Amino acid sequence: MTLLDLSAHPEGAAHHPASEPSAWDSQPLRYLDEHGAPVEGGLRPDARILAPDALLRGYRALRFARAFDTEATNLVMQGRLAVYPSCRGQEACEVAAVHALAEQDWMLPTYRDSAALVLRGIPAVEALTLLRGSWHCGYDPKQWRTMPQCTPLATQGPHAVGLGLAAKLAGDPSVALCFFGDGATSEGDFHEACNSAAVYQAPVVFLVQNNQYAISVPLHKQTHATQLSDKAIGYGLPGVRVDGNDLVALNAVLAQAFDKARNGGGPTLIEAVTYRMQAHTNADDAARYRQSSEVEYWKQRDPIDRLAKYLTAIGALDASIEAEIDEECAAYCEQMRAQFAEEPEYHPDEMFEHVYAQMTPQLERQRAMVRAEQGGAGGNGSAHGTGNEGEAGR
Ligand SMILES: Cc1ncc(C[n+]2csc(CCOP(=O)(O)OP(=O)(O)O)c2C)c(N)n1
Ligand SMILES: [Mg+2]
Repeated sequence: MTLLDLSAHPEGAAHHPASEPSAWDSQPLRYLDEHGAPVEGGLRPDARILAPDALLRGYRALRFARAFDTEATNLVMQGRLAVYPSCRGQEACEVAAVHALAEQDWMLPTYRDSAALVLRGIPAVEALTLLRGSWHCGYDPKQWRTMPQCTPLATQGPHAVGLGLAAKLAGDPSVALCFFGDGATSEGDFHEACNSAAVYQAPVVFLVQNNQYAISVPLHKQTHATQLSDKAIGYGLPGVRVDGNDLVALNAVLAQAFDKARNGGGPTLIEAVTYRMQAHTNADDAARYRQSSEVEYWKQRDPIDRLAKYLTAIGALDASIEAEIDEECAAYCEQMRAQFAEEPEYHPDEMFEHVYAQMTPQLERQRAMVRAEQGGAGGNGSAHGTGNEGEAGR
């Protein structure tokens, strides 16, 4: 078994039929409280709870996701990545989402979901290619059934519906999993995706990671709704609100939503209540708009500590397993550091070459300007003198 071994389904996990999730839960569904103790009645009676060995695999994946995220954050500070939006604090959403996917399912990640890419098996050096400053996403979306990470907010929503609907029409049992942030739920594309998914009963699972912020905008300034899962109601979708720092509950909710979608039951909107522990990206200073006491509050609800406490209490985790995981994570990060120490070979011309089949005159002029700045082919070694200086910035 490896840290990335998420695909195996839990041996011995009780199987229950999928039920129709209700849109009316005001409390997030949860299995574990913040101290890692089981909550009586926190999940629906038919919820599928993973067996301890599968939960331990989930714990390893959480630890791996955090190690990867920490290493990527370090790489940006060393100038090896141009930017990195961290998922620290949101690892349970990343792990549960990937765990729910079958090999043929599509995943549509946002810029914050790099951990989901590596959990799916994409090598780190490929997954982080875009954030290294390349013009392409670094991996083959078809091979990994994973679309490029989406930066324009919510535009991946209609794409997810298209993929789901295409699978449905072709009689292929794939489901499309679409990540959104809380801020993205204010975008028109989010609403169009929810509406069309419901109308066509497309096999799509929308996972909204409500991490409380859209850059510096807190949720209460983003929406007047009390919970994002309620947005499902107007479209005739089931909406479920779940504790996004509780891997056990997330797994149960996602499993039901995937079963439903795969068996012709249509889409589900899941709101996972979580918290963005780091700033929006390395280019943001979160101390300017939020209190450290708030961050401290969420630290006490950390998804990794919570599951560790539970697994330790049931005898599934001990110091020797922790040490083994530490070692595996350290080895993975060491390999990442070595790979990123090598400078990638990029030619600036590539940036202009694949935008249109036929390069436009503007792009030709911009390419000439960059060449001139580089002092390379076609340039005169000067950043000036092309007469088009303003154009590349538009
Ligand atoms: C259509 C569009 N508008 C604005 C932006 C600028 N922008 C980038 S990230 C972001 C905040 C998004 O917040 P949220 O959806 O909650 O995701 P999170 O970053 O918290 O994961 C904004 C406004 C964008 N990328 N795309
Ligand atoms: Mg957010």
